[in-house]
Amino acid sequence: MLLAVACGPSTPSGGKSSGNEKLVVGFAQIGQESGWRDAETASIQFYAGQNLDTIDLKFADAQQKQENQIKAIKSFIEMGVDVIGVAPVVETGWDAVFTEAKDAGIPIVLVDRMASVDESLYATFIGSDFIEEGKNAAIEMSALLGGTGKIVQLEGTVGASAANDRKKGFEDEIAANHPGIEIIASQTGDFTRAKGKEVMESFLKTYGSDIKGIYGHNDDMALGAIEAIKEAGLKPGSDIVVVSVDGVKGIFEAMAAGEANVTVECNPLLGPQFFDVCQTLKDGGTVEKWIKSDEGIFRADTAAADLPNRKY
Ligand code: GZL
Repeated sequence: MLLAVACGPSTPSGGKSSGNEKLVVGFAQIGQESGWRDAETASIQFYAGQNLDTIDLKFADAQQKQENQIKAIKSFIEMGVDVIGVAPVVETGWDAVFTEAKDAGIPIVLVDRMASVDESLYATFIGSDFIEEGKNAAIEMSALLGGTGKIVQLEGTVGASAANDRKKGFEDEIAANHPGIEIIASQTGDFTRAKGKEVMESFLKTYGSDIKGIYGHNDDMALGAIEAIKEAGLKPGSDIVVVSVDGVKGIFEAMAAGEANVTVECNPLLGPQFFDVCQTLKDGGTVEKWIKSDEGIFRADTAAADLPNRKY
């Protein structure tokens, strides 16, 4: 795990809160598993770097291990930071360390993924409605296939709220309104491009051209699947339609090239909102329990025009 003072000199601070005129924030990031994650990290570090006189950011990269995130949170508590931000890699296993933070008078801000803990253990969740994202992906998939077809699903990290809810939103919508769409295989690709390609290769070996669509819980896995589809001699975007979530530049390039069809946007540029919430909490203010990201749905027909405007 890298625990680096990402921006500014480390400010010794003890006691219940930093007692320091600077806003001292600890952020326990998941890792670098996707382009989306890298964009979020950049947003957080860039904002802190632009405000060195008022923000002291301590940043930890947990390399996708929950135990590293927990270690980082404990170290932030030791340091007596003002606020702790965390993108929980999985939903469960947070009660004890969040209780330690609460007992130390340090608020927890959940960023981009939820934790299944009592509401009293965190100040707010800044992030998307993953169920809505899954539902929208299902509607788009069904429209692309004219309501009928066998599809496969590449799921995100096992236990992650973004994976759990994108799966639930998608499957509930299909079951309720699109009886002709059949999910013939579903497996985790851990939100990474490499694993997404590997799993898609195995799906293609088993089902071949029976597969008419792939739903990826993120664009990175869908981009891996596109590589596998091409290597199997099929055309992504037409033989097999591609629907995924995030809205990273790479999927816009694939859509513009006719190799993907839809991406449901999930905004990673949460740095400004995150630090705004942290300052409010440091100043004793209150925040909404869920600060929901606004996001759109982007399709191949506008991808080339959209691409220059994309910020991540
Ligand atoms: C969503 C975030 C997810 C992205 C993936 O808020 O947690 O994690 O959709 C990333 O790309 O790995």
